[in-house]
Amino acid sequence: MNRNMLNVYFIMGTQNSQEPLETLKKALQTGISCFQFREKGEGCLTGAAYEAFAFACQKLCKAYNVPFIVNDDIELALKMDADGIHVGQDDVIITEFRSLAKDKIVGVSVHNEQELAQAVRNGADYVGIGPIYPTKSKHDAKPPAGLDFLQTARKQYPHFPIVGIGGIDEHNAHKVRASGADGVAVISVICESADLKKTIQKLS
Ligand code: 3NM
Repeated sequence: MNRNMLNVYFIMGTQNSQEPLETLKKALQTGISCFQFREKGEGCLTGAAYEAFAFACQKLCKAYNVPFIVNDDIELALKMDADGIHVGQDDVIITEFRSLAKDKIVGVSVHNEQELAQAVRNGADYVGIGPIYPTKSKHDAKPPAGLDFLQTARKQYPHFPIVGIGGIDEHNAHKVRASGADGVAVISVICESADLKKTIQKLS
């Protein structure tokens, strides 16, 4: 995995935008480096509509040559031949996906040193550390951890790909990078941006 992929990592589902495909297209045109399909929470699509939306997102990502990562759903990721999967601690163990799809990118959310060590040991390609700041996009998010754990993680693993997540915006992205993250993973700042070019410039 090329760690530049983590630079501006956009995450979205229909719950995050009124016009999700239009938002994704604009984000791709403006220069996101990675996209995660995360269709989760109240009112989210299911069944055939869920799959159709996933395929539409993947098609757009392919057109812009941007990696397409599926959140949690191993079955869907394999069916779509997605570029990778992102899993949390409550989700399936990453070794399962790794054994089914050796060449795929595997990302894992971690919140402490133990989870980080385990993810690295189990063969994760990158870890997501968060929430750094309070977030309105994930109702079951842990309390914000600030930049401390990110700094510790970077010291412990000088070369391991790390992306920061949670409440990251145009004003604080530089602090997340200065604390050791290779990039920033965001939902709302892109979905709600009135000037995407400026937003992505400031996140980069
Ligand atoms: N995961 P926003 S925080 C999807 O802490 C997600 O693991 C988090 O959205 C974690 O950029 C989060 O709008 C939401 O704060 C990020």
